[in-house]
Amino acid sequence: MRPDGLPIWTSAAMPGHLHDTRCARELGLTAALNRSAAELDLPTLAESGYESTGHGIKTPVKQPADGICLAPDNRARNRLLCGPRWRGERGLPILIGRWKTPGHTTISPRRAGDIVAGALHLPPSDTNTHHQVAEINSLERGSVKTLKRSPDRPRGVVSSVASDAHTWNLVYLQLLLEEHGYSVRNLGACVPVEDLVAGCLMERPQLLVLSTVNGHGLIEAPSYIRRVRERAELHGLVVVIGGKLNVGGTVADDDVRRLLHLGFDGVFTTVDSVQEFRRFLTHTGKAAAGE
Ligand code: B12
Repeated sequence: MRPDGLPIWTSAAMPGHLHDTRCARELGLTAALNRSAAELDLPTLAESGYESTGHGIKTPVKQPADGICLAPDNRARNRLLCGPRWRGERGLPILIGRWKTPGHTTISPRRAGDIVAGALHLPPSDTNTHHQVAEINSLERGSVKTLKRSPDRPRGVVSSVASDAHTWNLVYLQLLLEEHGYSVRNLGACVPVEDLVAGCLMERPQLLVLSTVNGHGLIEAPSYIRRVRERAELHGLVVVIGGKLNVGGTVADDDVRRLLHLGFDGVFTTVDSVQEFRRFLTHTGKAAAGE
């Protein structure tokens, strides 16, 4: 697959009803992909049907059948694996889109591979392809829009500070909040204080979670909380911070007190921070519900 999602190779059709993974094995694809992961550090992202096809082929953790929710770690991993896969996933609709003419073919399955290969070699200016790509692009944009905020759920904003480029912590916290019933806007990494304030003014959340792990948190957090607290519109907003706020490991009690004094409602920096934060969320939820 090219980076723009156009497929570059298709196999010949294989006889009988074979599962994708068996075809991939028999064609030597899984071996080649595992090798590229081992030797070129180039792993493959695949859907869960490809589980157990080798260390180089990364698949999402399956949802347990008993209805138990996956842990945030696993959901964070799944989201990160599935996100970039859209480029590859594009290839199939593009090929299928090009298949409109022989859509209901009665040709021998042995020759179907030739048709797929033919479709593959249609020039990229093929309008159908462009239509398909445009459609997929609009779907991607649309999918963001369709994530409508529920009026019944409390809103949370998750953000980092301007210097911090780490993102997994933010994904983790987003999932954790969602698990606690929040509808979440994740502002991402490296958020300047102006953007954070603007994001909060737009979202009007009940809870703002700042997460920073690059060790600069203690330096940057004060200006963030000051700017949030000086906005009357954000009065009553619960603001917490956590992560790895310095480079020394343990954050001194004095530093925690200083942040609380500046206006944070919670500072979570210990190894038990997630458990403490869960308790905090439960307590905050009950307080908001007047219990
Ligand atoms: C992956 C990674 C990166 C990737 C990030 C990719 C990405 N898209 O996120 C890259 C390579 C880009 C990177 C860059 C850097 N990194 Co880095 N990185 C890591 C690494 C290996 C894993 C971080 C991670 O994703 N963890 C998974 C998430 C889910 O866990 P987490 O971040 O720890 O968050 C958990 C807790 O901290 C807590 N938590 C976090 N926030 C909050 C908030 C609240 C409210 C609560 C309750 C809990 C909480 O809950 C989370 C779940 O348990 C860590 C080392 C490590 N093993 O932790 C170093 C680490 C964070 N990086 C570090 C450093 C120094 C850097 C760089 C400065 C390196 C450099 N010299 O360039 C740059 C920083 C760039 C920048 N501008 O910020 C240091 C930070 C030092 C410190 N704080 O003491 C670490 C700890 C490595 C180390 N031991 O030195 N890094």
